[in-house]
Amino acid sequence: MPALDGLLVDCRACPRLVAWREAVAAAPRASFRGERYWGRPVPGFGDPAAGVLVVGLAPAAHGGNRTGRMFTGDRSGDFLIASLHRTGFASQPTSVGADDGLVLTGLRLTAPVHCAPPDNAPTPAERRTCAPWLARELALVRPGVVVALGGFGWQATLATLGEQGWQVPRPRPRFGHGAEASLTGPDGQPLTLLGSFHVSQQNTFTGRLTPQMLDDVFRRARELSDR
Ligand code: DU
Ligand code: SF4
Repeated sequence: MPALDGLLVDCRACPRLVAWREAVAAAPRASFRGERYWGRPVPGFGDPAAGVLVVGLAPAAHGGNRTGRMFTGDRSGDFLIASLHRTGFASQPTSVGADDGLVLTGLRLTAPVHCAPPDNAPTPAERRTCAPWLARELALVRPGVVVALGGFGWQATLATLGEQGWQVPRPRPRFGHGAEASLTGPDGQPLTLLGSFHVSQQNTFTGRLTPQMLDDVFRRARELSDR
């Protein structure tokens, strides 16, 4: 999505996140010493005509903020891309760097906040400031399915679509692993929101999210987007 990405990478709308992404980039982790960090907003990655859009949280300080590509170069990315490969969306099981040849088909990865936040925790204000970027990406990709990785992505997707004139069920559907919500767009287009626990190490190291659980979500996403 070159036109959108070209504008996004110059965004400096969140002072706290601009300062953090650049501070992290100026002080590489020991294992990445000598590497040049991206240190800017990280664009969505994958198929621009995807039926399935994955909405995570925000780039990791030494993952996407280092490599310049979503879910690339950290453990969250390893866990996610392995699942996308098993379920037929990813051309290879690993995502190590922006030039590794990975291609996603039928699926795109993005985030409601495009800059790495301290402690992986964006503020509600930062979510709102970044929402126009998610709204534009949703409008360009027009996915039939959104997979929200974690409650933040779930809430951000519902809030952003609501602001764009989508009919969002009331009360707001609750997030959970395997949760599903049906939405209708302003011109009548249907969308299913699917919930999955986030692929953070807090979940994957503790067994709260297993590879099988994540594969089940992506198999369901494929079933819905193939309809
Ligand atoms: O210029 P490019 O980002 O390498 O994309 C070329 C072509 O492949 C374009 O139609 C997007 C698509 N694509 C894709 O389907 N999945 C990917 O992961 C990256 C690019
Ligand atoms: Fe811009 Fe989003 Fe980054 Fe804020 S988080 S500076 S709105 S790209």
